Amino acid sequence: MFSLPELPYSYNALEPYIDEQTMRIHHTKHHQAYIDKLNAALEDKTDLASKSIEDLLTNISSLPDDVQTAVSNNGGGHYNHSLFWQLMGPGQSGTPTGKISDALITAFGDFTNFQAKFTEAAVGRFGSGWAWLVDKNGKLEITSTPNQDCPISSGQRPILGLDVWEHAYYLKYQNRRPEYIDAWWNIVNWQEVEKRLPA
Ligand code: MN3
Repeated sequence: MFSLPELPYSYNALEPYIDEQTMRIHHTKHHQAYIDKLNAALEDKTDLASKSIEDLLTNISSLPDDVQTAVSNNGGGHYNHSLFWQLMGPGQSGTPTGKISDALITAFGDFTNFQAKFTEAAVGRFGSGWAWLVDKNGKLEITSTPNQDCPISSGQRPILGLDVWEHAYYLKYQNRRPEYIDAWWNIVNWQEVEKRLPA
């Protein structure tokens, strides 16, 4: 049985960039719903219920046919959101320093270029999905996925992720996804992002 992880900060901690009501609904309703549906799908699959979410998502094609979609959608939803909460926080500087800064400069030339490319991936994701910074075979790349598809299901390691489903921003930003993305850069917790870099 999977359960909802607590946020590492209060629901209003990301104000004014992400409002309290959005955070509360996103965490207690949307994230919880992915977990409930994942648990329901695995209820009579005792061999699967003990696996970690990473194991389930890494080998979706090896799972029984009747749970593959549920693991992809709801398992992905659980994994992606659990990561997303960790990668944000109050009181951030808006700019990476140290190892993560060096890694971004190596891969993208400078932070401004990285930020522009990531923003482009997030704005350009048609419909619901995520923008990602991933490690792919030892190289940092920017990508995006539809729905709740998780990079680890295609052999990539997520380093940074941004939820661009409308439920992540609609109450405060309505249809203005680019404004939400601009605001979000202020609350990226770069120390947490850095921890996801491969050693
Ligand atoms: Mn979401």
